[in-house]
Amino acid sequence: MWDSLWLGASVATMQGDAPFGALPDAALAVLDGRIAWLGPEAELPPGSVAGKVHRVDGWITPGLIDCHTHLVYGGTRAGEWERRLQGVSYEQIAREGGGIRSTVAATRLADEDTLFATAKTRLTTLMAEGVVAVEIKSGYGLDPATEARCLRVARRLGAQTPIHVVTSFLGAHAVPPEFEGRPDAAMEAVIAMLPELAAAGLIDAVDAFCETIAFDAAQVRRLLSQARALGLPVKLHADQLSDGGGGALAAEFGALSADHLEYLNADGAAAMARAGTVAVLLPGATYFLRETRMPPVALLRAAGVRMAVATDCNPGTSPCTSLLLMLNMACTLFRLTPEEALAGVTREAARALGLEAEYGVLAVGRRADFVVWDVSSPAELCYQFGARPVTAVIRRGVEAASA
Ligand code: DI6
Ligand code: FE
Repeated sequence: MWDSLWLGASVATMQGDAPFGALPDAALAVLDGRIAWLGPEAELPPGSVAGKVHRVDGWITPGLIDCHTHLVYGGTRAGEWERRLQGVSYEQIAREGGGIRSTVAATRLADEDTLFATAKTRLTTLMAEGVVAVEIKSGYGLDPATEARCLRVARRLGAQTPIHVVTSFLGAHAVPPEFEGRPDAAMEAVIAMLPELAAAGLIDAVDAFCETIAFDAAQVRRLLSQARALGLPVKLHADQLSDGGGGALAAEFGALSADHLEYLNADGAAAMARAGTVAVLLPGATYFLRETRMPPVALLRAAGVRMAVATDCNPGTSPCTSLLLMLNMACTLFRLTPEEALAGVTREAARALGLEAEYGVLAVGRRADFVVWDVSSPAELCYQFGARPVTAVIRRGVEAASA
């Protein structure tokens, strides 16, 4: 006997040849937190029984995955944003010691429970939209104690909510004030943090900000080599504000993903396609910085690079806790098709986190993490913005008390 059976909806499986992998008038059965049966309702085996039968309308999709967030941090940057509204640039504020560094100062002052509480509020907002897995980066501590504190908070969020949390160590997010003008020494300090944090089980992947205002390619290469030596997967913030060859560098290290990519060049795209490195597109940051340069979506498509979409939830460039809004922006700003955008927060986001064996598509044997939506087509999830047409969220086979 199955634990539960969902009838009446169409299912966007996100695999196979049909648009969205659509299975109209489907039945989906859950047993022990996994999908036990999925197919047309008309083909349900006779005599099928389940502990609970749900008859719903609309569409079922895989649970959403936010594969790039920095949601553990202290303080706010609303004041900096007001200055940017007056015309001061993001780089200018960073060079004056504001920007990331101002969040680092606030995060160092915040205790673990405060960081947990503020991050949990952000995570709860994401969860209400059907998010089932999230990546959380460190990178606002930049010293061993605070980086460890932020990563522990991320682990606690995973343990105390039904969300699957993947942690990324982003100690190489910025040069901290104590290493002012000494980026090589700052990078050595980051590399020195790796073994202990990894041994404590706090790191699922290693990330870095490869940019003129952060670390150059040679410095990043040293970190990624060390990560690989420890057997840790890598990711990279690449080519966001300038063409620094970040996409190619990520590919060289077999990175799970290279993220941002507004300035990615054709060689970088080709290298990413060969390496299977996912391009994570972050329309919230493009919008919030009022960037006019968009990531080269046509180039990525032509090269065959897989594209994911995420919030980049962070206080400086994307104070956003709506992955559904990112679906709309990915289409409207970046010209993704609705199918590409939805794949970007399900199938491809899972791949960007190395979770593709468990999450991202709906099929027998996969985790029963899915969302029932009150929409008449999957494209409607991308078309609307500001709506939250969630009927039910099921994580590990269990329906959330309030979606
Ligand atoms: N790129 C971003 O957009 C964020 N980090 C990064 O490497 C910005 C982080 C911040 O401004 O606080
Ligand atoms: Fe980011």
